[in-house]
Amino acid sequence: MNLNQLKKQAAWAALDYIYPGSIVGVGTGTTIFYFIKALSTIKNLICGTVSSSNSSTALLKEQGIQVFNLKHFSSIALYIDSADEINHHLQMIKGGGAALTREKIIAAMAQNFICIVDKSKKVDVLGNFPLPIEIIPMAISYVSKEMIKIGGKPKYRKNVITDNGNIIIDVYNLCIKDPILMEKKINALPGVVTVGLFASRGADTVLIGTKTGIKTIK
Ligand code: ABF
Repeated sequence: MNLNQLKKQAAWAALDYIYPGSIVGVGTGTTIFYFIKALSTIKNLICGTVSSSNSSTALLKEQGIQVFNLKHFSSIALYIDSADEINHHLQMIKGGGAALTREKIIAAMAQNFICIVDKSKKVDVLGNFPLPIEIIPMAISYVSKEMIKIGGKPKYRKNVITDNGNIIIDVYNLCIKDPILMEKKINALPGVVTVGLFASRGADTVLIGTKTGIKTIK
């Protein structure tokens, strides 16, 4: 089975966690593309969705799935999203798809966060995948310098403006031994909108697509 088949497997497995009549938080990315397709098969059973990006909103609407504006909610029962890396504490690097800020808002609001990934995303230590940071454009030199101070190699992500009108830097060369501390430190830098470390609020469950079936870690 290739990675796309494993993503699809994880995406379909997530349907088991959806309660009739609920609002489902929906992430962003290629795994979520498969999830949206799967969700469309039970769209009449749910109340609707809130979405983490303009691209997911468009896909959801294409499938005839109701999308509500996030501003009307202070909490939701369930959030389904993927990750770029996830460790055994269910802490993640996210933001490869540039939707990290809205993803973090929905993760914070969700009572239950189910992460769906193919097996390649499971790691022992976070940091091999470059850490995305959404920043206010004028802070680029300052935040980049601060990332160099902690041993990172920041790179501006060309031709990307987030749904919130900001830019992304990707920080290479990090070996993130204390994800909670690093998340706090980077979040505290002026100009940082969101760091793509989801450590203080990690996932509650991860469904990993593997060639022998779904592996679940809670
Ligand atoms: C999203 O899914 C992002 O945070 C992350 O970048 C992406 C994972 O990518 P994909 O599903 O395309 O492999 O939640």
